[in-house]
Order: sequence, then structure tokens, then C-alpha cells
Amino acid sequence: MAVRVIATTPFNDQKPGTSGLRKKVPVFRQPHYLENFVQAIFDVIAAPPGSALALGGDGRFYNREAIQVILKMAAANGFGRVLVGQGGILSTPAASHVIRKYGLFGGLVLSASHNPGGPEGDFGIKYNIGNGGPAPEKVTEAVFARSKDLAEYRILEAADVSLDQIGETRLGDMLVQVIDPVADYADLMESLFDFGAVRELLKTGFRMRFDAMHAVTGPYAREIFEGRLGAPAGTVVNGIPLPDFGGGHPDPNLTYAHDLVAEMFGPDAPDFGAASDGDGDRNMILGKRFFVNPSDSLALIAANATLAPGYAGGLAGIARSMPTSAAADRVARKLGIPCFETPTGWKFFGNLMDAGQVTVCGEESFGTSSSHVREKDGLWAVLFWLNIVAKRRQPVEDIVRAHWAEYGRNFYSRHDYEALPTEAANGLMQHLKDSFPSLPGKTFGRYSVKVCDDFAYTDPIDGSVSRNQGLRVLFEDGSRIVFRLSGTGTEGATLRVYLESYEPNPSQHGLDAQAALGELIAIAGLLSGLKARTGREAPTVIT
Ligand code: G16
Repeated sequence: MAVRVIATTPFNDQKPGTSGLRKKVPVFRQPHYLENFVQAIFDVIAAPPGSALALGGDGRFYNREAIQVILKMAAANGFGRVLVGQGGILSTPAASHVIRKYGLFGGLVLSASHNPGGPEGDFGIKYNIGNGGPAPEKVTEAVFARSKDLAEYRILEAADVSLDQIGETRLGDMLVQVIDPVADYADLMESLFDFGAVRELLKTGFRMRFDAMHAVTGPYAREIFEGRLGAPAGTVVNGIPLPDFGGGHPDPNLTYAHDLVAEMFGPDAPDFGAASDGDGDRNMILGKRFFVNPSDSLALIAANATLAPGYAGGLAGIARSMPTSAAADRVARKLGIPCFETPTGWKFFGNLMDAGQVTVCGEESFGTSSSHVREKDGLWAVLFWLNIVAKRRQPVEDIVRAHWAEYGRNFYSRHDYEALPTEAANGLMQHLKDSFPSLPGKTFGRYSVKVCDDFAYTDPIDGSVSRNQGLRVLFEDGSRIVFRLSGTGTEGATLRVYLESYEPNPSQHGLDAQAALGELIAIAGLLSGLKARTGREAPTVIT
């Protein structure tokens, strides 16, 4: 088997976003496009010869083809071993665990997360470092720089490797190990949570539904819920991963997980409902006719953490992304532990977890996890909630309302405006920035502007600085509006408007979030000139 060195020319658009490089499938299928990006990663990470990698993806269209290319390139670039999930499948948290458990040099995760798949859908690739987490910005920036001056890539001339049987194959000098993608991960979950208590809960007639959205978590959820926890067959719906997610949009939110939402708000609703996304790192938690906001979910998990055996010793600290509500900060204050505010992107939590400063992390974008891996983890969050319910024996809604009564309620919502013309979105952000010097001291209805800024973060562990992480309008009473352009879309620009206010009075906690935030929503429109600049009357998605 010969190593071929192929001459290539750079692409100028291989800049990783919030979580790796995400593009439409036809972009990835251009000759040399995938190969260039993979070579740029291999050049930057400069793994010692014989190093080992993890490799797998969410099973979306182009997953298998990409894996074959990457395996041959890994062999030609001196790697000694690659662990691939059977069928090319590894959920993002499972990939993180495999890297950590087997002490691998790093891993490549193929996914565009919650974005739709198929021949015209999205594809993505992300490099994770040896701690199991997404590569930090200094690595992704170096990969982008390398991609712009790449002149050649290396690939082994060889037949495709079979990915469907567990076992080992040689590819040139490299060993390909096809592993069970589920077993290690399910064992890890069993070590963290009280499976016995959940099993007992399920025997009491407690009914749950898990919607895998035809994405990667199906096999994991079946093994854990229906296998190890004894939930009845059919608890997991849409459990077979499909390359196009059955034509759906595998994003577990109130808009795209509509079937689950309809059931959970219907006449014969189960007690507990949950869903996960394309690659298994996001989660949505629902009680009977009740939605748990992801920011609240983080706070509640932290407040109840010691109910789970893996966290019985308490938490070292909590971290949340800046746009996530401050509900978790209140819990941290009460527990007497630190709470860190980082930019959007799971990669910013890695250093804090490695340094032992935080145990639990979360984001408003349906992401929650802990230091058991270095990714967010959808099924982990679902199991945490089941563990809490099993111990407290209260409905989800009662648990959340009791939390609000104790800590006050952070009303929270995110409004997304998807697929905006890039120029209009950039113009809106610039307009806001230009207006910032004149806003402090101004009053809009019952809100007075205290401070406006462009969020910047200095990593407390390595001192690295990340700027331009979201425009914040902070009001005197602690309410805020944040404007941010998404770094994960593949079509035009997506504007996210995050709205938050704090209500200590329990008599007001029953209000609908959109109603409670109504005035702030109007102020956001006024400050940004949103309608005039984008022509949009309403958000695409409201969370
Ligand atoms: C990724 C990141 C998350 C981030 C989310 C949204 O999630 O890992 O940290 O919160 O994107 O990012 P943005 O607001 O820039 O679109 P995922 O699930 O897409 O990998």
C-alpha cells in the first residue's frame, strides 16, 4: 500500500466556528475539500508517530465516506491506531469518553450537530484534544491558518475498511479497531447515577418518552432506558439513526421536537419526556405539560447534584456560557462555590474542568454536562433528571416551581432569526455597537441602561483572551439583552437575541416567559432596528 502525496490548492473558507467546521454536504464533497481540512488538522497537532485517535460521527449523510478518507489519511500521516465506532457511529459525548478512557492523542468527531442532514444538508468535522474536549481557539485558529497555505495532503492508496464488524484490521502500518460505540458510555452512566432508584421509579407506573429524533442517541438510549433501566419497549421513539434523520431537524427544542412536545402537552401525557440532538450532546427536558428551560435545568441539576452517587461529594464549581441565565449563579452562591461565565462554546469549559475548578457546566442552547467527559452530554442530563425525580418522587413541574420559590425565577428566552442576509446582520450588530456609548443612563419604560459592552473573556487558567463574544445591554435591575451572531449556521447569518429578567416574587412565577419579557423584547427591537434592517416580523425559533 503506497502513500500518495496529492498536490492541492487552499480553500479560503475553512474557518472553524463555535464547534468545528460546518458546511453543506456539497461543499464537503468538492474534490480535496475534506482532505485539505483534515491535513491542516494533522499538520497543526503534529502527533508523534504511532499516536492513537478516536473517530466517529452521528451517522449523517457522508459520514461513512468521510471516515474512509480520514482513516487512509491517518495511516499516511503516521498514526498507529484509530478506534472507530461500529458503523462509523460515535455520539459526541461517547467520543469524548473514548478519548479519555483509552488515553488517546485526540479524536475526530463528524457531525453538524442539530443541523439537518442529507445530500443537501449539513456536514461537519471537529477535532478534540487528549482531554476529550473540543480543541481550544488557539488550535482552531492555527488549523484555519494552515488551511490557507496548504499545498499537499497525504493519503494511503488502499481499499475501504469494513466498519460493521467489531474487531481489528490493518491499514498499512496502522491498526483500525472497530469498537462497540455504546458499551463504554453506558457503563460510565451507570457509574454516575442511581440506576436502582430509577428502575424502582419506572416500576411505579412512572411513564417516560425519549425521542432520539432518528439521530445518534437511539442505540444508546435503547441500551440504557429499555435495557439497563427496564423501561418498556417503545419508550425510545425514532430510535434508528438515519442519514437524513428521517427528513427531520434533529434539534431538541420546542419547535423542532414537535411530536414529543405535542405528546407531552397532550391529554394522556407521560410523566417525563426528553430528546437529544443529531450527535447526542444536547438535551431537552419536559415534565407533564411543562418545559424546563435549559438555563433552569443547569441550576436545578447543580442544586440537586448530591442526589446522584457520582456527585455525592458536592461540586467544585459551576460554569455557564455568558448568554445562559444567571439562575445557576444563585445556586453557586448558596453552595459557596465559584461560578464562571465563559463565551459560547463548550471548548471554553475544558481548561476549568481540567484544573478541577468546575464540575458542572451548562449553556442555554440545550447543553449541560460535567467533568465526566469534556463535551456536553444529552443522555447524561436526562439521566440526571431521572435520578432527581427518582429520589424526590415529585413531578418535574413541582421540582422546578419549588426551586423558583427558593431562589427566585430568572425569566429567560432566546429569539433566533435564522438565515438572515449576512450584510443585514452585520449592519445590525455594528449599529448596536455604535449606539453603545450613548445608551448608559437612558431609560426605556421601567428599564434603565447601566452598562453596554462587547463581551470579552480572559481564561483564568491559561490567560488567553477571546473578544467579540456578544453585545450586552445590562440594565440597572439586573435584567439584560444580549445580541450575538451564531457560529454554527451554514446559511447566511443567524442572529440570537437573549432576554433575561429576574423575579423574586413567587406570586409572579406562573407568568409565561414571553409575557414577562414583553417589554425587554420591545426594547431589543427598538435598540437594534431589527424589523427595518432585516425585514423580519418575528423570530424563526423562540425558546
Ligand atoms: C455548539 C457549541 C455550543 C454552543 C452552540 C450554539 O453546540 O458546542 O457550545 O452553545 O453550538 O452556538 P451558536 O450560538 O454559535 O450557534 P452544538 O450542539 O451545535 O455542537
